[in-house]
Amino acid sequence: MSSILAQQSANKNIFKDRFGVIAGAGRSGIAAAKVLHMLGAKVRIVDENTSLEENILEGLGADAQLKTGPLSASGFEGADIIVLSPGIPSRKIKELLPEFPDEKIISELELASFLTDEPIIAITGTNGKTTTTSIISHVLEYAGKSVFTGGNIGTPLCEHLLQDKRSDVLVLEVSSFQLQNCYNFSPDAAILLNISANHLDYHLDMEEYTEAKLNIFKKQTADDLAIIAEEMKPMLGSRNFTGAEIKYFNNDSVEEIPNLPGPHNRGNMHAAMLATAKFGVTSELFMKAVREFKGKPHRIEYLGTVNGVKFIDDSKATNLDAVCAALNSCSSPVRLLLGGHFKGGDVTTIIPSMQGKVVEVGLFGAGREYFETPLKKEFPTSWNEKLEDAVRKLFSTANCGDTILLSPATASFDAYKSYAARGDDFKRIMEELS
Ligand code: UMA
Repeated sequence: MSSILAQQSANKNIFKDRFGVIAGAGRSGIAAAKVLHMLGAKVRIVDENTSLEENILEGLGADAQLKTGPLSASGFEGADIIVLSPGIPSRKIKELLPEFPDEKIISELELASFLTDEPIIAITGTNGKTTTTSIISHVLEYAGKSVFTGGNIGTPLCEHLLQDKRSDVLVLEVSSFQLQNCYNFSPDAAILLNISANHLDYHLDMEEYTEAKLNIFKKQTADDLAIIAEEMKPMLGSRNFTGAEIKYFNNDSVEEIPNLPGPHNRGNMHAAMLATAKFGVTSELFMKAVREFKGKPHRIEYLGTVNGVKFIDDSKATNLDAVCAALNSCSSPVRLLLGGHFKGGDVTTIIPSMQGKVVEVGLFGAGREYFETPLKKEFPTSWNEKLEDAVRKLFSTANCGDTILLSPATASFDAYKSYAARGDDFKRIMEELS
């Protein structure tokens, strides 16, 4: 066993000869199954996808099982522990197993963090998680530290445990899905960037979503650091959500840099500065490092200019708040592309950020029923089935100096396999126009 698990885990023996059921056979589920198997547990994977085949059990031991089809109580029979993939709402499992103890239904993040003693910086929030995570990793590496970057950003923490290289710091983007079933997760520094309507097709309501996000702080102690947006103070009110030292970040304490435009990015930088300071990075070193940071693709990414019209790809904006952040960092006049699989929220909340800036709205794909009625009262608004036709429509009326902004406020799954594929398509369309 040449993994971090073998080298360090004080908790590794508790799964020996236990029976673990893993719900979901995606990247997280498979990695969690491998970890449990390595620690001597017998595993079963349950998944609704009936096209999965037994070859996914490779490397999980001769007694590993796969059960596909609708999730049912029998799939979890005999389980000592249940590990949930982020995509599966815990409510779904708790309804099937009302008697099963809550704290034995854990997320992949909880399992992995329980098994490592490497220091953790965890970042959550509705928007800005990936940018802030990437800034922190970049700055720590610049300061000479070895860093593992993962979580919701791509590599589940269980995959890191299966490797044999320890890191000075684990920098983890964590989603509400991953936080929901955490009971002991206690990062050395935790950041909550913001909370706004999102994932209401997954969570029961805003309260459940907020509670999941606040779980990032719950088990922290006085030696840890909780970093929270100053503007969230009223919302948090008298909630007693952490035992950690609390520091607040804002949009005014760090100077803007060209690669990270907009007030929201000044906030992301300030939060990252507070977190990296806990690991010995001075504000001078932070600013030096961050000036060399390359922005992330599909996040307010300038693609180029065609006939004087600027194209900006913000395909990662999958909710309404992210659209407001993009609008705040663009100069007028903006022709805004919106549409796709809408995840909930009140569309009228973006109107104040659009006023005085947006001169035309191009809707595309799914979600028309949410956007068209409120927006057409205020802005010239058209709809096309395809992104390409919506872009061409906006380009045909755009003037030199205008910006065409793809900041769709939706998930991409109605027409694309990911937000990245949607952003790439936008870039292709722009290139064809030029
Ligand atoms: N499944 C079921 N029943 C369900 C839902 C899913 O059986 O009700 C099964 C599917 O058939 C599939 C498996 O579960 O076989 C998929 O599990 P998963 O969706 O958890 O996928 P993973 O590959 O494990 O990816 C997860 C995160 N996915 C989600 O949160 C939905 C990835 O975040 C993350 O990068 C990865 O773990 C590694 O940590 C993606 C995401 O969309 C990028 N995150 C959301 C976001 O950013 O908005 C939170």
